[in-house]
Amino acid sequence: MQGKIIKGIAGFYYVHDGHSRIYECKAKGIFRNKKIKPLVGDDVMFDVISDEEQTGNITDILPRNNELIRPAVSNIDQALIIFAAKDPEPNLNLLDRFLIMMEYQQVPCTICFNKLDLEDKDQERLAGIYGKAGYAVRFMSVTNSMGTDELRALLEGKTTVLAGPSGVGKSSFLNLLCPLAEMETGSVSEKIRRGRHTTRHSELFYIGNGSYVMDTPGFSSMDINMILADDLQYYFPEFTPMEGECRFIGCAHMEEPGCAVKQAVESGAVSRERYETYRGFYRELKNIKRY
Ligand SMILES: Nc1nc2c(ncn2[C@@H]2O[C@H](COP(=O)(O)OP(=O)(O)O)[C@@H](O)[C@H]2O)c(=O)[nH]1
Ligand SMILES: [Mg+2]
Ligand SMILES: [Zn+2]
Repeated sequence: MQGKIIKGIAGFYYVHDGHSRIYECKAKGIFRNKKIKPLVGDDVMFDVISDEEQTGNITDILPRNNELIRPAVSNIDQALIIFAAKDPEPNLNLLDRFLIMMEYQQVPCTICFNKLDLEDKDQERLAGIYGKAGYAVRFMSVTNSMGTDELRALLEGKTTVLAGPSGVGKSSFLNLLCPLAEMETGSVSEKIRRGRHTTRHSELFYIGNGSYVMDTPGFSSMDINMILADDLQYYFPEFTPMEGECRFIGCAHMEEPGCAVKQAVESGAVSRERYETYRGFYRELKNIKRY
């Protein structure tokens, strides 16, 4: 049989058969023969040991389309990066770091601002900044079910990772999509009071129609140090049309005269917010000592 690993705990892999059954599997032999460790997201072949107990043995891992490092998961079609329009206030610097991280891992992104019920005045501004950068921008309110059907449609037939900081409504959204998931939710202060991370391990949830969704813990920071300052520009998709247009070859789009990116900022084609983020990150990455 063929299935997908949706969870791995203590040497057991939980394999979803694509319909409604989940088999608890071992992966005897695969480590030794192929030197490859099964990952959540892997499409696998498995033998059923007992249909009644829903146990099996994984015999093969099918070729991976991709493999993310953060979170550790394979075969991801897209990331839905969720921030809140308010409570917590959107930290666009952090959002830009998420986008870079996803570009780095070559995962297509959609940006979604949740909690539209609390704040809707910034919609146009946010859609403008990220729309110019080439990203799809959506808005929703999980509480009021505003915009959530459109988001659900976006996930259809795909494997999607939900990313974003803590407290923005990722788990609430997953619970709406998949009531069986029963993810723990709560405000940031409630979570601090409980003193634990509410999303513990990587797990995919099947939400029907061939769609799988993964919740992730809320990241409050995002390291982009693996990117060299001089490569940073390639992680800003809106700079692509200006490639080769600057006066100097190897222009870093910082202080060089005749910079096409800076001209695009002046003309409004590239958002000033994103460009200022680029400058900040560039300086940050330049200052890292590499050996
Ligand atoms: N007002 C409002 N609150 C929301 C919405 N979605 C989630 N919340 C609340 O925000 C808090 C954090 O939600 P949670 O799903 O745990 O966020 P996560 O940390 O991103 O998984 C909870 O108290 C939710 O009830 C929304 O659309 N509007
Ligand atoms: Mg959560
Ligand atoms: Zn330039």
